Amino acid sequence: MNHNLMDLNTPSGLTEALLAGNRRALARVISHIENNTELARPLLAALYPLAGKAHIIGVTGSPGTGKSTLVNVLAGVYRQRDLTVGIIAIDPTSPFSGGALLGDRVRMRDLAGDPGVFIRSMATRGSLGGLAQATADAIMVLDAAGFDRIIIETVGVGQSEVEIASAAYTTVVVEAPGLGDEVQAIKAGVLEIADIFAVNKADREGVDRTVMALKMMLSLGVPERFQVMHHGRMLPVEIPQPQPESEGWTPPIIKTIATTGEGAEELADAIEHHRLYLEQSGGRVLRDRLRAATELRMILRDYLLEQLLDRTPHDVLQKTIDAVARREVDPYTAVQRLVHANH
Ligand SMILES: Nc1nc2c(ncn2[C@@H]2O[C@H](COP(=O)(O)OP(=O)(O)OP(=O)(O)O)[C@@H](O)[C@H]2O)c(=O)[nH]1
Ligand SMILES: [Mg+2]
Repeated sequence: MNHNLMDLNTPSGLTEALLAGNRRALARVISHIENNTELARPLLAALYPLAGKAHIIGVTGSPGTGKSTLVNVLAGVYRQRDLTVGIIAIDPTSPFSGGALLGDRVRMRDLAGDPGVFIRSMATRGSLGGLAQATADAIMVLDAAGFDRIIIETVGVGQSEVEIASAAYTTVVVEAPGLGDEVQAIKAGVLEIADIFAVNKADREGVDRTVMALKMMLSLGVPERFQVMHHGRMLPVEIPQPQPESEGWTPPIIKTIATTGEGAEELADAIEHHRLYLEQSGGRVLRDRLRAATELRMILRDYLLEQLLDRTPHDVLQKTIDAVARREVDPYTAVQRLVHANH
């Protein structure tokens, strides 16, 4: 069927075109979801059952460590191995989103002309939860579209990145020498989520010191990944507990020079090892369940809040706010009354 004849304005037409490999349809589907248009839900419902095959890789690290350059060469290695690659960049200064020097953008063109590669940048606007959910949805769409490997680039600076990284099966933390005190450069919270370390800019002085610092920190023991994922979240009761034997993975440390591509093969190999490890240890199923639980909770919370606000008369809500502000009622009691009221 000629892709141009497909109706890209209906969910079924868009889905059909996307599955046929139409890139314009793919970009449009992600836009619908990002902007939460009325087509977003039917599209998500149609595509969700088709996803679940891709290996999702998170690449995170401090600004300027060479993440985008490394993602670029990693994607090149995958292409040589005949695997298709979807890339989502969540960092506003990324060359993928056009914020960097011209030289970087020129290099990206090798990938941009390749039909086996799809690059998308996500805006950091909106709430953090919103971005995490929009990213998870975009990953799902690329997965359903049949990409073999999906790489997400985030700048590792906070909880939101940790949350976004939790969508990945394999998280690569990128470090680079010369960021001052080596140990300081390794951000708290980022160490815990690392499945693999890439010490990039290995052509620079101090690379061995960075490797040593990482080895030392790893030997001190890293809190379990799943503790980080649970942190601060009230997950539903029936959650699979991580089996100690399934956590027998020691993050390898790979030296890379992203600008020349050196070490990129080793990095791709390490990612594939981790992929197989997760499959054999049951870790992949575990991560899928954790993600499903988190996602359900997030969507449920939004949905219930929306429903309550819909059926609560405006003046009742205003009076409740006033009453709480004047301390005539405590907010917990006020919530109980709102939830159980019959308007
Ligand atoms: N010497 C050297 N320079 C590198 C290497 N990798 C990347 N660079 C350079 O480092 C700079 C930053 O690279 P990016 O790939 O944009 O880094 P990034 O981590 O994506 O940066 P942000 O997205 O802004 O956080 C660029 O000028 C790259 O050319 C490397 O292995 N060695
Ligand atoms: Mg970047």
